[in-house]
Amino acid sequence: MYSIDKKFICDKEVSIITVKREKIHFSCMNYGATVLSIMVPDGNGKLENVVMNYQNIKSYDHNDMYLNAIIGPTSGRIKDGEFNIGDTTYFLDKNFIHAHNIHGGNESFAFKTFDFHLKESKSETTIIFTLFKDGSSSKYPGNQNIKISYIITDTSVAIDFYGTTNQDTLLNMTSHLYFNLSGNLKRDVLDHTMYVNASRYLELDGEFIPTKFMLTENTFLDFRTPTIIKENMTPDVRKLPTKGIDHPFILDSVDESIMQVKLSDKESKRSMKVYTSYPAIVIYTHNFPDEHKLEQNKIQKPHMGICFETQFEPNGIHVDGANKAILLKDEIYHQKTIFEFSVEG
Ligand code: FUC
Repeated sequence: MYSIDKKFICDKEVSIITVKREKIHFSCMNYGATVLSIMVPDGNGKLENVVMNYQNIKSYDHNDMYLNAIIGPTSGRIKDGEFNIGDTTYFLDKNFIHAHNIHGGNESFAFKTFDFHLKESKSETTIIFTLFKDGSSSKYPGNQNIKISYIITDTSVAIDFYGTTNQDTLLNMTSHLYFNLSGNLKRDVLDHTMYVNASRYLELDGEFIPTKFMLTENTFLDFRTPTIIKENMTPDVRKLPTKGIDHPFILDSVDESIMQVKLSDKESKRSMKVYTSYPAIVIYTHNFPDEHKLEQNKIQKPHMGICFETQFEPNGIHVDGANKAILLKDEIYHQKTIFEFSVEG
C-alpha cells in the first residue's frame, strides 16, 4: 500500500511517497530521491524510525549533510575538482574547502527533482526515480539517463542504481542514508556493534582526499570481528581532523550475495545487514552535525547516525590501483545495495 502527498521545500513542490508494508514503513521524496524515514520493528515488535531525519522539510533544501539523499554524478571528494578522460580535462565545482569537489558539486543529484512512478506486487513495492542529466549544462561530460529504484520488501530496502551515457563520463552514485537502530534516535550509534568485511581502506590526506590503499589491521578501522563502535572510535580518534570514521573501506570480496556490513543494537535488538555489488563503502559516523533540528525537535549531536555509502572508490580516478568509475559511451551502469533488517537476541 502506498500514498503520495505534496509539500513545498521553499519554492519547490515535492512529492512525498509513503509505503506501508506489514513490518516496514518507508517514506521518501522525489527531491534528491531522499529517504525521509524507515520504520522497522524492535525486539517487542514496535515499529520505529531507524534513519536520521529533519524536523522541518525545508531543511532538506541543499542540505550540507546530504541527509539520506542520492548522490551523483560522483560520490565523495575528487582531488582539485578535476579529472581527465582521454585528452580532455574536465573541471568541476570546488565545493569542498574551495579546493576539491564533493558529492557532485552544485549539480549533485541530491539537489535535483526526480520524476517517479511505482510498481507494486505481493512481495515488494518499488519506487522508480528517473532523471535526465543534460550534458550541455553540466560540468561532467555526456547526457545521462539515471534511474534509482527503492525496492521495499517486508524485511529490506534495496537500492538499484542504473545509468547510461552518450559520452564517456564519470559516474559513481551512492545513497547517503544515516542509520541509527536505537529507534527514533533514542541513543547515538557509539554503542552499536559493527562488522565490516574489509582488510583494506583508503588513507586520507590532510584535506580528506583518499590517496592510497592501506591495511585496516591494527588500526581503528579494523571491524573484521564484530566490535562495539566506541571501542575503536576512542576519544583520540574523535580528535582526528575527521573527528571519527569517514573512510573508504575496500571490501575483501565483491559479490552481491556477501554480507559486507552488519550493524546491531543490543538494546532494541535490531540488526541490519548490508549487501552490495559495489567494491567499496565509505563509512561516515556523522562527525559534523549541522544546525538543523532533527525529528521530535532533537538537536543534532555527533554520531547520531552512521552512513554506509556503497560506491566505487571515491577519487579513484586519481588513486593507483583503484576503480576509476569511468562509464563508457553506451555502456550500462548497474549496481545494487541491500539493507536487510532483522531482530536478534
Ligand atoms: C560523507 C563524508 C564527508 C561529509 C559528508 C556529509 O560522505 O565523507 O566528510 O561530511 O559525507
